[in-house]
Amino acid sequence: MTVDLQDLERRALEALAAAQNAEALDAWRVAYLGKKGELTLAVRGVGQLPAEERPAYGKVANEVKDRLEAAYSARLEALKQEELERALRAAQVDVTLPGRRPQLGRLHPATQTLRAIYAIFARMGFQVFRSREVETDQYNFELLNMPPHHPARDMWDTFYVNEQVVLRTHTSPGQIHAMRAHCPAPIRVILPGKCYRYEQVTMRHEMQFHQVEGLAVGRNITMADLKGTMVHFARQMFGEERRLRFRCSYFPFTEPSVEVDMDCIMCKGAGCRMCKQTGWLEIAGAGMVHPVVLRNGGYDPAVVAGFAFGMGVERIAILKHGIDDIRYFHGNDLRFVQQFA
Ligand code: 2U9
Repeated sequence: MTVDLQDLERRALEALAAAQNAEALDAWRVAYLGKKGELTLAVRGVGQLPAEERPAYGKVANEVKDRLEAAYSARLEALKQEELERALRAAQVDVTLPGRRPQLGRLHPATQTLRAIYAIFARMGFQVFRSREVETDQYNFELLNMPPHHPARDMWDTFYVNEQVVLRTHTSPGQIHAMRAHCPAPIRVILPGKCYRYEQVTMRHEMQFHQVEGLAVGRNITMADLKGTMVHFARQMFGEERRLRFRCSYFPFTEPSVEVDMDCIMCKGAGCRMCKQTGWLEIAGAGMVHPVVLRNGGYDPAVVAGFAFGMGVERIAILKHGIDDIRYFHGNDLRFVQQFA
C-alpha cells in the first residue's frame, strides 16, 4: 500500500507548526519520523509498487523525509530561542522597584575602645608596642617567672601549637620583647592585641579577646606611680568622679600584685545588679614588676623598678556601654556594631 506523499507532507508541516513545546515536538518526531512513524512506513511501502514506479516514489519519499527533518530541526531551534527569550524576559530587572540600601559598617566597639585607651595613655607618655600573637612557651611563661610545671601556669588555659609554641594567653610576652628592645633606657609602653584562651565560650568568656597591658620601667618608679596612672585612666574613661580600690592579689610576674576595682558606674557604690551588690567593678590587674622578670628583660632590679598592669578590652567596653554578653563581639551581627556610632 502506498501513501499520498504530498498529503502526508502537508499534514506533517501543519502539525509541526502547531507544536508549542518540547514534548509536543518530540511526539511529532515519533509520529512522523519514528520507527513506526507515518513517513517511515510510507517509505517501506515502496516494495508494494510495481518495479517501474519504485524509483520515482522512492525519490519523492526521500525528498519529503529530508524536508521534514530540516523543518523539525528548524522548529526545535525556534522553540529553544523562544524559551530563552521567555527566561530573559522573566529575569529582567524591574527598574521601578525601590533600591536596597547597602548596609553600612562601623568601627567595631572593641576597636573604638582600644583607640580610646590608646589616646588616654598617649597623653601620659605611653607608646604603643605591638608584638606577635604566636609565642614560644619561653616568652609566654618561662621569662614571666613561670618555669615548666609552675602551678601558676594553670591560671591560663592555653592553646598549644606544639610543645614549645602557644597562642599567647596575654600580651605579657610582648613586655619582655619591649624591655629587651629598649633596656637599659627607661620605657613607658602599652601593649594592645588579641589573646587566646582554651575556654568554654559563655556570656562572660570568649576564647579570643583583646588586652591592653602597660609597663613603665625606670629609676624611682613606685606603686604610687601605678596608682596614679590607674586612677587617671579610670577617670578619663569612665568619668572624673570615679574612685578606685586596690586589692592584694597574686600574679607570678608582679610583686606585690593588686587587682584594681572602680566604684560601680551604675549605682555609684550602693550595690546593684551590675556590680553584683558589691558596689565595685574590677577593671584591671597590676603590680610592681617582679625582679626576676626585670632581669629577664635585661634590666638591673637593683637600679630600676617598674609597674605593669593588664586589662581586658571587651570587659572595659562591656562596662562602658552596659553590654550583657561578650559573645556579641564576635557574633558578626551588624545590628550590634551599628549601636556604637
Ligand atoms: C611583664 C611584667 C608584668 C601585666 C599584668 C595583670 C596583672 C592582669 C589581666 C587583667 C584582665 C589580664 O585581660 S585580663 O584577663 N591582667 O591581671 N597583668 S599584672 O604584668 C606584667 C606583664 C609582663 C614583663
